[in-house]
Amino acid sequence: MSETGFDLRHSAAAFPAVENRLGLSRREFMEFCAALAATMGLPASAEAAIATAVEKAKRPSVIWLHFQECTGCTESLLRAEHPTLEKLILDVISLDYHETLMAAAGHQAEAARQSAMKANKGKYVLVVEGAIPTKDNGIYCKVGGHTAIDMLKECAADAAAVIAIGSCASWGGMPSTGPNPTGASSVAEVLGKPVVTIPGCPPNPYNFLATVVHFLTFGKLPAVDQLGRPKFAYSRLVHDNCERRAHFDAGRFAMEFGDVGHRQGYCLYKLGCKGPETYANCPTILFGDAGPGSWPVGCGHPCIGCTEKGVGFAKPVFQLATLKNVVPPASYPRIVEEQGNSSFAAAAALAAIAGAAAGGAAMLARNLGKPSEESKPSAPDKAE
Ligand code: FSX
Ligand code: SF4
Ligand code: F3S
Repeated sequence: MSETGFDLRHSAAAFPAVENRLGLSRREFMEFCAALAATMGLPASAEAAIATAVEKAKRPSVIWLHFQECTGCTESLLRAEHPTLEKLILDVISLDYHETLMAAAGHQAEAARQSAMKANKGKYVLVVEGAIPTKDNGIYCKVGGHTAIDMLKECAADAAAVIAIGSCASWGGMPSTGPNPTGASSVAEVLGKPVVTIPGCPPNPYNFLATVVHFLTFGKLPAVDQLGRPKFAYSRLVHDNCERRAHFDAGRFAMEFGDVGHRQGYCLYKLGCKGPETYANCPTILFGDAGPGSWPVGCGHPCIGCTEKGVGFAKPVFQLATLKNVVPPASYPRIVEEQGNSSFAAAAALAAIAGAAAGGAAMLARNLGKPSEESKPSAPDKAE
């Protein structure tokens, strides 16, 4: 029995071989475990422990609450390009209450929540998606006749761990945007204690999966920063791993959407990119399993700082980011050379290699998903 009460012993009768459950080959499964270990910054030796936990441990019961949000967190988990990610998540956890996904409705749904809480008292993981309206005694969000405040407190009381998924649950996110008429607040604020947060609007599903697998493997949640964010995912600035960083350093900026610089893949800082003040692993883990380049900046849009309290939904999209670790000169020499395909392709290849080292899960996703030729990014000079 682990320190959190989960029984991690092998239960072959209850759990058929993982390959059969997931439709993966043994090799692909081990690649998945290695990728998660790499994502969490764990040594290669952790791969075996992860494999054992995923393969043989009793799946933790998860109660998933929805409050003020758009359900994008859930969608990002389930709308992966290849079906394996969804299968992996649903195989690793036992999702016992989730209003979007469960077949039950009304009293049946309430009964399912109560019975999951009772059967797994002190052992279940509570995942909260969405902010909690606190103004006027919380009347702006009610589920089954209960305010979000009451429901959250009731479910958190007997949880082994609480995870706030998405920026709304982590720090208020979009619903807390000024003037915040409903008093939208974070899970930690309502519970009055720190919780693990996985911000992002939506958050990267691999960060959630890696956090749950860490809990499953080691019986505890991963190390977090002062905002409750797992350090393995939120300790570096987007700017530090961005594939356009060389353009930033060289003073090559897109000045407006669709201009030559934008089409050449230049830095988006002057379009308001908040990468320099936003901590997240988006450039290395990538997003949505849609193939290489599938993250906001990779698609040509400035980072809006969605993982960062005080930046996302707080600073206007066009406002220049605060530079945390580098101050560029006020002016740059004239750019006389043409920036052709080959130099960008080389930079992209280097970024892909960096991604392989730092974001194993994304590389695995690509391999498992085997992105088609059409899903590969077009040459930067053709991007719109
Ligand atoms: Fe939406 Fe989730 Fe944004 Fe919030 O993600 S994608 S509004 S973080 O809670 O559903
Ligand atoms: Fe990338 Fe944005 Fe930094 Fe430019 S400002 S290098 S686009 S993160
Ligand atoms: Fe959000 Fe910026 Fe990543 S907008 S998804 S933190 S690139």
